[in-house]
Amino acid sequence: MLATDTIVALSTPVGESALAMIRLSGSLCPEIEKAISGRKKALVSRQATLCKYIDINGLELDSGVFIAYPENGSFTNEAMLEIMPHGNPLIIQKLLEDLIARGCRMAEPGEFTRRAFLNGKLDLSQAEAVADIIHARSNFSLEVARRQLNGSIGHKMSELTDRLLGILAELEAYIDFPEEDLPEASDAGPMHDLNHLIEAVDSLIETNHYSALLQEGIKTVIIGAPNAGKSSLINTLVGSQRAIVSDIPGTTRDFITSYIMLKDYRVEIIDTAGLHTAQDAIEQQGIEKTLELVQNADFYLVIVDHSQPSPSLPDSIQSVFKKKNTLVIENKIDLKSEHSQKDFLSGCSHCPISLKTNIGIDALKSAMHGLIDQGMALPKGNDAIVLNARHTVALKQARESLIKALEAIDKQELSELVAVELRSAIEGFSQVVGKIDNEAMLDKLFQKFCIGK
Ligand SMILES: Nc1nc2c(ncn2[C@@H]2O[C@H](COP(=O)(O)OP(=O)(O)OP(=O)(O)O)[C@@H](O)[C@H]2O)c(=O)[nH]1
Ligand SMILES: [Mg+2]
Repeated sequence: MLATDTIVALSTPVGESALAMIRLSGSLCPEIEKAISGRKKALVSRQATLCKYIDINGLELDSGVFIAYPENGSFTNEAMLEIMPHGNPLIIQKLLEDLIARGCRMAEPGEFTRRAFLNGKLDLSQAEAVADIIHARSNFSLEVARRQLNGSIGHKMSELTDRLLGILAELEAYIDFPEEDLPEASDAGPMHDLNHLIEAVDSLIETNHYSALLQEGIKTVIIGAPNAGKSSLINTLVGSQRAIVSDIPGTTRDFITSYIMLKDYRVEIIDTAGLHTAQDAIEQQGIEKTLELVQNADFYLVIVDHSQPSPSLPDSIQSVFKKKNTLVIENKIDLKSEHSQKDFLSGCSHCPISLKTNIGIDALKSAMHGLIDQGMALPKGNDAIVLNARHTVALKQARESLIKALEAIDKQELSELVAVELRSAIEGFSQVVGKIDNEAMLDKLFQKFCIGK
C-alpha cells in the first residue's frame, strides 16, 4: 500500500439515495477534477460547484456538486476532491470504475483518517475518535467521542507529560551539574509530585471501565423466579413482543437480548431463565448460564411477584446486588397479596408495577435512569474522557515506570536510574496519542473504520 496513491471511496452507504458522496485524496485530484468536469480552470477551493461528470471516453455520466480541497488544506492534508452524484448504485459503480481507470485505487477502510494521522492532522486518539463518532449509539458516547476528536486525550497527555518533565528537569539538574551549587536535593518534592501524578494516571486508567458501556451499552440482566414477569418486563421496556410470555413457569430458557435508549444511555437488556431448582436438565443449563451472566453485568432488575412470598436468591449471586446497581421490581400489583416484599433486598430501591395494567412503568424507567446516572458515575463535562484498551495498555506501562521511579527515589538510588524510568513513562504517554512505529498495529487499528472515512 503506497501512501502516495490517489485513493477513492464511496463515503455514503451503498444503495439508493437522493445523493451520494465519492471522496478522493492524493496528488491526482487537481488533474482528475479538471478532466471529469471538462472545465479549463480549476475549481475554487472549498467551494461547492455544480459540474458535469464526463468519463474517460468523453461520455457524460452524471452531474453533481464537486468540492476541491488544496494540499495542506484538507482532512488528509493532501489534495482532495468530493463528488456528490445522484445516489444510484449504477451511477456510483460507473464513476468508481472511471476514477480507477484514471489512476486512482480503492481506499482501504479508514485510509483517509490514517492519512490524516500520518500527515500530522490528527493525533492517534483523535483518529480513533473519528471511528467512535460514527459508531456512537448514545448521547454520552457521542459526547465522549466528540471531546476526544477535539483533542481531550491529547491535552490530558500533554498535561501529564509537562508535569513529568518538571520532575525530570529537577532530577536531571542533579545529574548534569553534580558539582554545581544547586540547592540540596530534596526527595520530598519529586516524590510528592510523583505520587500525585500516579493518582491522576490511576483515575484515567479507571475510565477504561466505561469503554464497554459506551460500545455495548449498560449490560442489564433481568433476574427473578419463574413466572415473575421477566419476559413481560423486557417486552414492555423494548415496546414489542421480543420474548414469549406464558403462564407456564420455565418458559424462557435461553437469553433474549434487546437494546433500549434510556435518555442518554444505551441499555442492553437481557431476559433470563427463572431462578429456581429446576427438574429439567435444559432449564437447569439456562439457570447456570444466568448465574454466569449475573457476574459480568453492570445493572440488575430483580423482579418479584408481589402476590407471592419473596423468593430466595442463590448464595453465589447475593453479593452482586447493591443499592447503586440494582432495582427490585415488585410486579403484579394488580393482584391482591398477603405477602410483603419489604425485606427482600431491603438495601435496594423497590418499584411497584403491574406489567398487565401498565402501572408504574414510567416511575420504573426514571428510577433506573436515576441509578445509572448516579451509581455508574460516568465522567461528565471536562472529565468526559474514556480511555480505550490501547490507551490503557500504554498508560499502565507508564504507571509501572512511575512506580519504579518512586521506589528508586525512595531507595536513594542513582538519579540517572530514576530519570530512565521517568523517560519511559513519558514514552507511555506519547504512545496514547500516537508515537507508534509498528505498521501492523496501525493496520489493525484502522481496519475498524468504514471505507471512505
Ligand atoms: N396479573 C398479572 N399477571 C402478570 C403480570 N405480569 C406478567 N403477568 C403474567 O405472568 C405470567 C408469566 O409472565 P412471564 O413474563 O412469561 O414470566 P417470566 O418471568 O418470563 O417466566 P419464565 O420465563 O417462565 O421464567 C404470564 O401469564 C403473564 O401474563 C402482572 O403485572 N399482573
Ligand atoms: Mg420468561
